[in-house]
Amino acid sequence: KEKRLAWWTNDRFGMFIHWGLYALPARHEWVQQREHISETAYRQYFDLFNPDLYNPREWARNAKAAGMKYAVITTKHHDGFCLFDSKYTDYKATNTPAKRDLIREWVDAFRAEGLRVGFYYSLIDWHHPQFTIDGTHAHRPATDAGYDELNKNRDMNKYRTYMHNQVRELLSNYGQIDMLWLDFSYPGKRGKDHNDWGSVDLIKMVRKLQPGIIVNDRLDLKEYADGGDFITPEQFKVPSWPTVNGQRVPWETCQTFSGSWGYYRDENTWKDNKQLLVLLAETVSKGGNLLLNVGPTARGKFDARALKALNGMGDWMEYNSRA
Ligand code: FUL
Repeated sequence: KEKRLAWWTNDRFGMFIHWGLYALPARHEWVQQREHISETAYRQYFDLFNPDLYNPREWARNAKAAGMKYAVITTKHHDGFCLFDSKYTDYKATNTPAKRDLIREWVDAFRAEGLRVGFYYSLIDWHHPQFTIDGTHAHRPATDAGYDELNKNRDMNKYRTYMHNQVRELLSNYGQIDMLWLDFSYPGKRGKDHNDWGSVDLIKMVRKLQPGIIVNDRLDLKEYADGGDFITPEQFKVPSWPTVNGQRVPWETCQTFSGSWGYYRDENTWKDNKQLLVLLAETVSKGGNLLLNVGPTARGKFDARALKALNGMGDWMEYNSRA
């Protein structure tokens, strides 16, 4: 494990990218759930998704100039929409006006700029017809009987097969992938666990397909020997190096510039330059990594606030980073 993590422990600083249909409404990546948007109403974002300014090479250069050494992108978020060309679904970028696999271009661009590449993949899937309705859905029934009724024709076994197939595609079709960031997130009522995800089989498959890959800890595998390579305190500044059973563990905090992960046009809580630099310094001084998020716009740009934040970090890194 230590050997696998060597590059990551050395590199310390990465870019998280949350990009998907939710960039169109520009009000949080959970917008579908938060605003109880129906499948039909959400469909308009699929029909209109056309990132005409998408230039991942530019994104990669922005990341590099900020001092970041790796990047992790949402191949699929909780809404189920895939930025990659999967043969197991129609709900993918290939069928939008974008008409192509946006992940392939992204991987090629980031590699070309010398950055390590990682995939975020949501275990939760609000779109898949077999994924059982749980507390994370937009339209939640009030009673247990209500859940039973909604779920009577849904089969998590079928969803699990779909999900494992997609992870297999992601780890087979894009060359070497350095990191896998799986996200089960807040299970809530009718919450799902490692049995639903088939976590043990999943992690075994991941290790087989990409022996060098590092995986985060969100598969609910605490009791299993391979529970992932690092822990992921989210939007949280740790007071000291986190421990598990008294042992210091590898950790990576993921943080946003503002509150949401997806592009949120009208959010006004952006961290300033000093806050970001202190966050980075504090994280690294406590043995951790910082995965700092950008939510690109629906047209595929980093907006002016994101660029300003990245440039500010880059100015400091120019004099304070040593390779
Ligand atoms: C969370 C998700 O629910 C958020 O939308 C985001 O992706 C964050 C990194 O993980 O659990």
